[in-house]
Amino acid sequence: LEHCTLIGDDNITSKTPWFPRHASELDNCNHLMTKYEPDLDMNHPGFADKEYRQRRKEIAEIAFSFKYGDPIPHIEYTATEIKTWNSVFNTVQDLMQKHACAEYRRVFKKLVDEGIFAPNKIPQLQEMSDFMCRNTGFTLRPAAGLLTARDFLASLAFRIFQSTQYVRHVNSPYHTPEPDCIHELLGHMPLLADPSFAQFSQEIGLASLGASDKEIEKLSTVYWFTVEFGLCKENGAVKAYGAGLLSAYGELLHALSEKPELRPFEPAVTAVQPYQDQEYQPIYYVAESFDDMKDKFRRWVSTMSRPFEVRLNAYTGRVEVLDSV
Ligand code: TIH
Ligand code: FE2
Repeated sequence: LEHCTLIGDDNITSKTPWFPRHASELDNCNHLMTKYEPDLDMNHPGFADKEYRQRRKEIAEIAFSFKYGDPIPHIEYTATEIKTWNSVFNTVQDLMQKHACAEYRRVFKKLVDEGIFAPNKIPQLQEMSDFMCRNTGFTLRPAAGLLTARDFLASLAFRIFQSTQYVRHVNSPYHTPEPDCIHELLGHMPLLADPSFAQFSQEIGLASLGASDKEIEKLSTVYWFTVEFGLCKENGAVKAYGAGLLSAYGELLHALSEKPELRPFEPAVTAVQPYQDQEYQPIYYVAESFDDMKDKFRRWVSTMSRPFEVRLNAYTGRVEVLDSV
């Protein structure tokens, strides 16, 4: 094992971009993309709302000062924030019975049974992190906003999901172009607590470590059309598993209407599909199943140019670099 690691390390050249070898090094992976910030984007519903912008700053501070191993600080959500959660939660709970994939529905029910999901309380990131950890080993780190793709994907390799903690503006409860904790909690977390989906998410992360900029772009496009906006087949019907669909009922109904184009998930094709993140998607990709999606993804990753492979040693929590076979 040690031997393999050494051989692999020789394949890391000065051209290989730096990547974290242990989850503690994610303390260096919190570079933000600044688009859609309420301070900078005139179209943001919070742009003219001083109080909202102040609240966002407060919550962002928590993420900026967070260090690996810290408990995630508790947030006392306001009545307005809880009202926003309540509207989204109720519509999702309604619609998902019919439109969400079975894995999502199963974990959603578990979250309700354990009292973590409820209509009038926003779950805390720490209790959610503990829940996911019990189910798949995934945990959370607070993020101040939208991260760069390289930083965001790297954390997935360690089964760590970087999650925002602020709530979208009360004036746009049913769709926002930027992530917020309602999107993370209702969209992402149920599936990160499903073993098969957790595995897929981690594999995208592992493939990103030390990848070139061009490959990071492709991996984040695959992520976009699967984890964020993916559809899948279930007993002949098309269901949603993408987090951006499950947290935004406007887009969920759009995705399952006649309007958009549905194409079969094919990593090499999906990876180069241009997309925008302002409006509803005009194209969605449909997976046969999570297993099929993983098979196809693995085959495609093996054609990537990286001269080494990586795996997470679950005992040490360290990423080991192996020779490509
Ligand atoms: N559009 C989603 C929502 O309104 O919940 C949030 C995002 C999905 C993907 C990027 S941001
Ligand atoms: Fe997301």
